[in-house]
Amino acid sequence: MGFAKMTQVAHYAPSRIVTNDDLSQILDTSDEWIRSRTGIGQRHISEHEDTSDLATKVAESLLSKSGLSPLELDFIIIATITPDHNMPSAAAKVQGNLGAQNAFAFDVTAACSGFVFALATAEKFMASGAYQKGIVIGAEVMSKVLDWSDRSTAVLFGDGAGGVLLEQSDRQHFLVESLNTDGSQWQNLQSGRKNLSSPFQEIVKKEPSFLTMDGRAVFDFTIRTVSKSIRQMLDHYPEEVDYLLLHQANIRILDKMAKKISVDRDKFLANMDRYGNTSGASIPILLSENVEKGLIRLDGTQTILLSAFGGGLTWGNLIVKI
Ligand code: 4VN
Repeated sequence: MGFAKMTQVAHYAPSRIVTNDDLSQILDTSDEWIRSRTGIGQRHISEHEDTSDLATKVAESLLSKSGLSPLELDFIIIATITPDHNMPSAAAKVQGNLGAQNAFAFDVTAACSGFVFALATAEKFMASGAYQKGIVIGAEVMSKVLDWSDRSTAVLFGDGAGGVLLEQSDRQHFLVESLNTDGSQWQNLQSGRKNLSSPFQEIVKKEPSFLTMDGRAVFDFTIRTVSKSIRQMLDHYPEEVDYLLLHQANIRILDKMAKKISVDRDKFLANMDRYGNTSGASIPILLSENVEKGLIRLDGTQTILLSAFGGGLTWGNLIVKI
């Protein structure tokens, strides 16, 4: 038996910044429209790095901050919907890049909820007592799966990666967990469709592989279903939470959510103005930036709520004494 603790956090994004004005050169859109509807001002877009490269940078940073050898890692889990390949996993490539020969490695596919699902999974490995150290990373190169001629989706997303090092602790840090899926709504947000293509398929029906979203449906689901799940979780937790770190999809989600669940708007952290929506990477990037800033401390004195939601549809919340 054991308890997982996040002992280090790190993030990394490609250096190329694409502003809303840059996008308005290639799409019929404007800084005013994007900013007022989404809260996004710019995003990082990869020019030559793939998902495993971003994740490797984060993993190397976690190891150097902790002073650990890669050989001390027991597992590497990567949440991504934009892996370099379907096989091998991005995690396997990161394991190879690090030379983390004692670590098992696999990816988790739960879209924007991926990091929270992966962290909850990793926490169970740690709780079993069978493993001592592991890393969980959310990493995405969303720019690979976007339709760059569609102004309704291309302006929303960005590339980046963030992650945490988990080590054993003598105290419980992961306090409350709720993970959920509604697969009946899968069509509202999808990407990476692989069409049947064998010589035995007679009717060739090609569906797009780039990302498509029914924005209204996903927005309404988030306001209705995710708000309810966060409110329920807070009602069952006796103490105040210091900060809420929600998936960075749209600033209006945070504004509406704060009102709806009667939580002080100032407790909702945000960085989508600088990164856009980085899917599974959004929460760990936000966490890492705020630890760097000193607003969140990894000293076991603060309580945070992580809430992720997106494709699947999936949603998941964790309350962590960080
Ligand atoms: C959760 C949400 C979104 C999302 C949905 C809609 C949306 C983000 C539609 C209306 C448009 C502005 C943008 Cl709520 C995406 C994910 C996936 O990560 C998760 N933006 N918008 C407008 O105002 O016309």
